[in-house]
Amino acid sequence: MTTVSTREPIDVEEIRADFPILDQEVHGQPLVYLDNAASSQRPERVIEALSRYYRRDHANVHRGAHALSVRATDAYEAARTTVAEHIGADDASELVFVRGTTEAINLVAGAWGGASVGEGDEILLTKMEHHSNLVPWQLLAERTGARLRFVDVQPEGAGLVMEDYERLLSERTRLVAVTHVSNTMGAVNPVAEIADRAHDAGALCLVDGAQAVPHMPVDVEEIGCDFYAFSGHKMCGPTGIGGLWVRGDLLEQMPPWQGGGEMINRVELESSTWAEVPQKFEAGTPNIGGAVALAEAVRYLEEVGMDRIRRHEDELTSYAMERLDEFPEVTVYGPREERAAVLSFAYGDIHPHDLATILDRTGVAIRAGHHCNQPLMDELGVTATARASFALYNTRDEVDALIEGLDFAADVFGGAGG
Ligand code: 7TS
Repeated sequence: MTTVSTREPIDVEEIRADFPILDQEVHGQPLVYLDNAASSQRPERVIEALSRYYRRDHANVHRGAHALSVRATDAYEAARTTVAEHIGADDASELVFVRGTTEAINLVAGAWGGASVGEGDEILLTKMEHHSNLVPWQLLAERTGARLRFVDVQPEGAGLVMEDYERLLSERTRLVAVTHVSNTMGAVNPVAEIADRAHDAGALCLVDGAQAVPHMPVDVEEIGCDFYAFSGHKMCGPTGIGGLWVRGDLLEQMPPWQGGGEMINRVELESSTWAEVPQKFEAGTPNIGGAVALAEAVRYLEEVGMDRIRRHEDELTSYAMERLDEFPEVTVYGPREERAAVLSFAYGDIHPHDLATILDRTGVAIRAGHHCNQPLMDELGVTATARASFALYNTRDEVDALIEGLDFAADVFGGAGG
């Protein structure tokens, strides 16, 4: 793959050839993988980077004076720089490697929250948060006596009710924690405006970027938030690696979260002092190979071009919405425009799980369920939705396969009802 001008559309067939997993049949049909919001697939060179690291370079980091340890440490720290630059961080030491978004948010709730949130303080969330941006705050609220408040969503999940945000912000708000892109509705939230208003109110702002970093250019400095969390496995990297970006001074000020090796400066029997950031927040042996391969995923995405990926996925999403509109029994949730490539829908009275099972027989992988968004499902008045989500390697033909699968499901059930 060579770097190309960002105006040219993606050559999707060339990209598909980079992803070995896509070239297979399931149930005798070509695989159509439309479950990218849950986890994306990886190009050969990411798999190769992981394998090369273990074949040639592995040793523990920051410990030994021997050649392999130095090599592993250099590769791990170079990966930090690559990933930090990708999200627009000014300084790689602001990026903590974690297992993924879930761990990133737990780290903030545990370390920052434990030290900075007390009884009567408020954490302002929204009703469209993934469980991993809800439950850590519930646990913190239980521990500290803080109160959780929730910004409303527009009907059918079309976005946040910003007036409600303004209404709920107050001098009691310590943190606003919001998703950049809804993993169920595809709504893209105005996170720069949200961060700005949070700061005006004297609060900090955490952005859950799990569904944004894989699909659009992200610049944490432009957003102006204080914490930004994301997962490697949704952006063509390995599982078990992700990032938490924390604005410089803040990371220094936060107490450690987990204790152990790697995060200390000096340990005595009764007390310890801490390593510099970000090591202070990386207790124990980190996922070195994962970080190295994540950096390779970042290089791959950048070579394709985040702007082009965004445009390609936009185009696919518009096409899929057009095709879904052909079905009077289909309700698509979320915004009609200005959205990301996640489409949740209902298909008449066919249960989403039944629909996903039938589609699977045709080779089409979608997800059905509450998508770790149970409070949002309650708002929509449903228990589950069917969800198709796209990535850079999906094609219009695959959208057509989804649509044919819907026809097939209607045949199987003797109509979609609704
Ligand atoms: N935040 C958002 C917005 C997400 O979509 C997810 C995962 C997470 C946090 C958690 O990420 P993890 O990598 O720590 O698990 N979302 C989904 C999904 O929509 N279907 O499966 C996982």
